[in-house]
Amino acid sequence: MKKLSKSGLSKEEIIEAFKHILMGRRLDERLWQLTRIGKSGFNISGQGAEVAQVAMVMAFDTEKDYFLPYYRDMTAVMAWGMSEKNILLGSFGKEEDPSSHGRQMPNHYGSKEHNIVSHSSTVSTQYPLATGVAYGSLLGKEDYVTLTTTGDGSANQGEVQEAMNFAGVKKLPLVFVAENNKWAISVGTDEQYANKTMAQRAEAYGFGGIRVDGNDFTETYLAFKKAVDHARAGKGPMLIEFMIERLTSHSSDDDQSVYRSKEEMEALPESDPIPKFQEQLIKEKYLTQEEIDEIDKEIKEAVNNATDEAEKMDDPTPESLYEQVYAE
Ligand SMILES: Cc1ncc(C[n+]2csc(CCOP(=O)(O)OP(=O)(O)O)c2C)c(N)n1
Repeated sequence: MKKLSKSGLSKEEIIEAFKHILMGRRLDERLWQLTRIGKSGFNISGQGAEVAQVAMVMAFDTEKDYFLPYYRDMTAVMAWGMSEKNILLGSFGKEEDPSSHGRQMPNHYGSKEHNIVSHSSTVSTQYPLATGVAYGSLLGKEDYVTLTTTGDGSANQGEVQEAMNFAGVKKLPLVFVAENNKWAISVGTDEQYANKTMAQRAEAYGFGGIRVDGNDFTETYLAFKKAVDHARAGKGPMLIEFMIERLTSHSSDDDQSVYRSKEEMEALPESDPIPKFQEQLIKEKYLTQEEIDEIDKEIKEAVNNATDEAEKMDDPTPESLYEQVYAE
């Protein structure tokens, strides 16, 4: 594990990153509870990806850059600026939900305020849309960088190759991401792609690709920093593949014990990046265990408060069914 100080981030920034990571986990645990008691219809979980997603977002300028995420990016969209209440409003399907005013499934994030572009359930369609957003910055002579993510299975869709090809030709200021948790629902990577890494595909499109250990905060952050600096300097796109573990079932609608071996399931807690990150914070003297416990307590309270507030908000009315879908 690379030392946190090698990231070049300040102590305050590292502690901020840790708060986003832990919020991602605690809120996701709440969302699972809400599905289990029938208060939310669905959850798709980013448990296992939190450290990598926050390291990724820290490399961007969230005031002006654009983000086209996918459904497993809850921790990332919160590190980008969405609040825990914003997320809960989506899970409860409330009118005030900034992602879609309760029209979309949960976990389909969007926020006009934060330049987070809403996405479709058809996997990877955000990739070609991201080329359009990035091309817009070239045509408009603006210096924002665009980030788009997808999973390792979805990265095999045809439009992903079209998007990367176009981005390579136009040298778009765009960072493509494959979040590689080695599963696409119940299909493992050996049935998904024959190349050694996903990152090496970038070479075919004329730009660089990097594979990183997504559980290593500093390694992941530095790879994204390189990609963002490269894009902002007008040198074109990059593809980053981060390796993580999917700690939960694909979603609240399946049971991974049906398709993952007993041994693999038993070993999963060892791959949890959060205890490892906490150990690192303590060892490298960023926080003490007592301070971590205090942060955790505050986060759990914030999740409780946001849950109560979001649940009380209004549902969309039947008469408003056709509103908020298309621009006026
Ligand atoms: C075009 C399309 N095909 C199939 C699906 C159904 N589907 C939803 S998620 C998913 C698996 C995606 O796996 P991966 O890209 O590895 O991402 P992960 O869920 O593991 O993060 C599939 C097949 C879909 N939504 N869109």
